[in-house]
Amino acid sequence: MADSSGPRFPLPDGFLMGASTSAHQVEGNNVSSDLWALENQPGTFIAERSGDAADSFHRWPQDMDLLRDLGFNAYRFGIEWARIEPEQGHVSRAAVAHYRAMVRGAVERGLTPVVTLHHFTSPNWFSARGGWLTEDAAELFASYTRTAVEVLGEDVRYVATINEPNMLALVHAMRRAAEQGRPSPTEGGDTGGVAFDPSTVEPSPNMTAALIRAHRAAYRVLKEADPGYQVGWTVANQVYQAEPGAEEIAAAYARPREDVFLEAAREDDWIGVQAYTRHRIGPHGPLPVPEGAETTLTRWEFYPEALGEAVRHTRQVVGAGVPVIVTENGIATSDDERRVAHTERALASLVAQMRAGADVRGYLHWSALDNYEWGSYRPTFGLIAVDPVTFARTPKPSARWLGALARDRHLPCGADRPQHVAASAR
Ligand code: IFM
Repeated sequence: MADSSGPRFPLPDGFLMGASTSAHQVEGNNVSSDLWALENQPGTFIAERSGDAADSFHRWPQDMDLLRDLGFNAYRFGIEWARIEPEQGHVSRAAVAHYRAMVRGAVERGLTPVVTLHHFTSPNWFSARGGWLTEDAAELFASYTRTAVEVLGEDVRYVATINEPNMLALVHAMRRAAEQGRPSPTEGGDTGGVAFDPSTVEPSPNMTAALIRAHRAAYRVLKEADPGYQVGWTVANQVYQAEPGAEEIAAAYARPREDVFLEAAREDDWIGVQAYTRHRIGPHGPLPVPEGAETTLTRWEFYPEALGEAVRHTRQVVGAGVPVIVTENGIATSDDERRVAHTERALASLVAQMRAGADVRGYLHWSALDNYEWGSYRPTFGLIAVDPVTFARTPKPSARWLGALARDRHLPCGADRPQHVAASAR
């Protein structure tokens, strides 16, 4: 296991330390959602269906007990629109009560709930009508958000409206390209189950504008209901790095895929940073992972410093006045020691940004549990292993390591170590 005995950075008061999940990826049997329909369609291109997922729909009390016992003080989880409004205009009171119990359950355990309203999946009826591009999409999302207020009550402060709108927009563009027979097939990744090379397409301005409208509409609903809600959205930070001479190309590549979504957060109460790896951009566009570099189960480059770089870039684009919460950061690996090594370096890069003045309010690791990675169970991101048959939960050593940091209220900061130790950690 990585050495965490080096210098430590004391956590500011109120700093959230915890882990994240999303509804579809852990609950199981999200039968009224669009993705469930796609996963179960005959001849679907999706390799593996979500099925029972981690059965967190029933086992959430155990999940929250574990997070509390490990030492965390926060849990980010999603509520599922497709369960709350399985048919247009029909609100499932049972689903509202279910999520309300989860919110109360988190608070009773001393876990600050960070609640996501939309994480990739929509009700099937919404997508069948045309999804985010239908004329009244923002209104429909606002109406769902009004119901979600009953779930949040006075217990929740941090609300994320839409998770990774930039990925939603990109996946939409990929599906359009697939329908037109354009894309170059690759495998898996963070693509909502669509297996195509994202560099060949870019989000359409219409889709981007529609998502921003929906976000703003939900923001207004939440603030009208309770001005104390702290509302933001969470962006997939791609950490685009320009090769020398490719600065303008990289900026043009990043803008529709990330920066436009960050700019839309300038009026928000916080911004969610989600970083896993970097993407190098050369004069002709994206470059492959460097020869010989370590890669993870999602085939992403092992590059933990992406987290600090994502925070720096986010601050530059959004502005220093909007606080940051790291709502996702992690690694898909079957080697838990690599998870600790990755997270330790990621946290050190985060500390460096905090020391440089970044207002960071929390770190929520992706993911609390091994879960459904949009088409496959193979990439395991969890701090806690889940048996696919019995659903037994087993915290990994990384969970105990990160939980101990949360309990001790310190983060590792490799940059402060004597030079030779820091160098060997790179
Ligand atoms: O599992 C996903 C999550 O749903 C959104 N952010 C990236 C994670 C890892 O791919």
